[in-house]
Order: sequence, then C-alpha cells, then structure tokens
Amino acid sequence: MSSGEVAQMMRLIDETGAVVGDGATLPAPEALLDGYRRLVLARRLNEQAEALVRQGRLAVYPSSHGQEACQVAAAAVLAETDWLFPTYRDVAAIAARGVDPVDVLVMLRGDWHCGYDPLATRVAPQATPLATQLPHAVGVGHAARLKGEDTVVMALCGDGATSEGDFHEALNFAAVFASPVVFLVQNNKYAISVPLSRQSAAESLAAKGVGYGVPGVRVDGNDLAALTVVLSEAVARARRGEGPTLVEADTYRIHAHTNADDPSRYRADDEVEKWRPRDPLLRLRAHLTTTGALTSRLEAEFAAAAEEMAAHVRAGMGGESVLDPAELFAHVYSTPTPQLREQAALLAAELNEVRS
Ligand SMILES: Cc1ncc(C[n+]2csc(CCOP(=O)(O)OP(=O)(O)O)c2C)c(N)n1
Repeated sequence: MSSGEVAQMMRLIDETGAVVGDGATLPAPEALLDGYRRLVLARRLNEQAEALVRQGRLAVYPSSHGQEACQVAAAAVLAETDWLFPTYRDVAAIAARGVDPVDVLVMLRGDWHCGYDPLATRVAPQATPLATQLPHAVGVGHAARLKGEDTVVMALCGDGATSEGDFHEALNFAAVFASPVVFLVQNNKYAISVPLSRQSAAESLAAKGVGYGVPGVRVDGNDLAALTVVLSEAVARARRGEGPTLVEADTYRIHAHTNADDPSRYRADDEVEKWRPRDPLLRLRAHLTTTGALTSRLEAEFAAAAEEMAAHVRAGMGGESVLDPAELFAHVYSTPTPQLREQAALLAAELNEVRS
C-alpha cells in the first residue's frame, strides 16, 4: 500500500454475521473460533472490573466494552518477542496478551506500580497521559532494529490522542527511520465528552499518516476477522523492515468514559442504541453459529472459562494491597540523591513512631 492514500474501510463480516465479498481473506475457522473465545473472556473481564468499581474494590475503570475486537486482535497478532504499548483503556488487550488480569488491575485500585513486569511480559505500563506512550513505543522499535532484532511494537491510542503532539512526533520519527511500529487508533468517537467532529477535521484519522509518509488503513473495529487480517499484515510489513502503519479502527465506546463520567450530558441514547447491534461478539457469534463452528457445547465451555477467570479476578482483588511507603523513594534514581535519602529516613522514623 502506498502512503499517499487511505483505502476504503476493510470489513469481512457484517453486522448480521454474513461474509462480505468472496471471503477469500477470511481467517481460518479455528482462528475465528479462538478469537470468539477471547472476545468472551475480554467482555467478562470488562464486566467484572466494572462490578469491582461498584464494590469499591477498584478506584476507576475505563471500560473497553464494545471495543473488545480491537483489544483481542491487537494482542493476538503479536509474537511473544513483540511489544504492546497500551493506554488506560486497554486492560483487556494486556490480559489477552497473557498477563494475569489481577496484575493488570492493581494500578487501577491505587497501587503505585503497574502491576506486572514490562520487560518479562513485553507490555509497557498503561499510559494515562495521552499519547506519551507513542514516542516510547517508537524508541523501543527503533532500538530493536539497531540491535538487529525483528521485534514489532503495537502502539495503542484513542481518537483524542491523535490531536497530541506526541502522536505526530512518533509518526514522523517512525516513518523517517522505518521503525517497526503498528499504530492502532481505536476511534471510539469520543475523548471523554469531546465528539470526533470537534476533535478533528481530517477526512479520517488514518489520513493523518499521509503527511508523514505512513500508510493509513481503515478497518471495521467491531469485526475481529477484518482486524486480524489488517493488523497481521501491518505487523508482517513492520517485521519485513518496511516501516510503520497507521490503522484506524472504527468502533464505539458503549459505556461511560469511566465510572466518574455521565455520558448522558453529551450524547443521546439513540446513538448508543444504534451501535449496540454492531457489537463485536454478536456478529462473530452469528457468523460462527451459521457456519456450524460454534456449537452450544463450545459456547458453554467458553462461558465457563470466562466465569472461572472472573472468579480469579474477584479473589485476587478481594483483599487490601500491602504496600511499603518506603518504596516511594525507590526506582527513581539508581543512586538516590542526598535529599531523597534524608526524606526516606524521615518517613521511616515517623512510621516507626506511629507503629510503636
Ligand atoms: C496529556 C493529557 N491530557 C489530558 C488528559 C485527560 N484525559 C484523559 S482521557 C482523555 C480523553 C482521551 O480520549 P481518547 O484518546 O479518544 O481515548 P479514549 O479515552 O476514548 O479511549 C483526556 C482528555 C490526559 N490523560 N493526558
């Protein structure tokens, strides 16, 4: 694909589950079935995390309900040695990458650390400052190339983040140095209360790549099959040394931005209702049921596995975290400054006094 144009939006399975076109590029039935299993897990994780917020177990949860196909596909197309750079909305993608969901969630209950080892899991900490993860992702990709490794980096962001300077700087650097990065923009139509129409006047978000020489691809973000094909090709292209791709996934944030948000103040219920039938789980289930690949026995198996995962999350998030306040001073400098040492000693003395 040339970097001067954005092709029409890619869709392989429509909202009724029917195959679009001749189906020649459709992933194998086993891959789609496994994708559906992962979607069921991702949806259940979103539901469980939202319930934990209501129980006071999590401080906040930005749900990816409705965006699970993006979450699952972003993780599924990566090799073990590749990297994922997620945002706060990408808990399900990190879990789909194989990180224990309990570890992924501890940051959102207020622990100071990201909950998992980024080097061991090859998942960067979830970035809350918008788009700051993108230059980091490009740096990791660039470093891998310099070392002669074939690592690919999947960098996630939202539509709002494409207005940030970091987004543009990351695209430019990645294009100039042919960094092996796939930028996946989950265009869920809102940046909290700011709708897409007030975010960008560009023809599409994928078109933003054109000015940098980065090919832009638009894909139906609720179609797991299309996402798998588009992202697999972008990953393969990056691995071949042909540089970055900007993928815009057309999707929708069904729930509130977070539990701290009231979406009724800025969008009509009708709009949400219009998106409900486009749910990524419904359409893949319809497709796999029609082809006969998804039997009621398999459906029950997937649901049982999702319940088991949810029970594991409830058990893991049930207790209070035991945190050492002294860790506040760790991991900032390899040799702490005299001021930090002094403050650490002061805190230790005060804590001793309180505890004695
Ligand atoms: C640099 C920066 N500015 C502002 C914010 C506050 N903020 C948090 S989420 C958000 C909206 C982001 O929207 P989008 O990028 O579309 O992602 P979504 O939340 O929809 O997944 C904003 C403005 C922030 N986290 N970082």
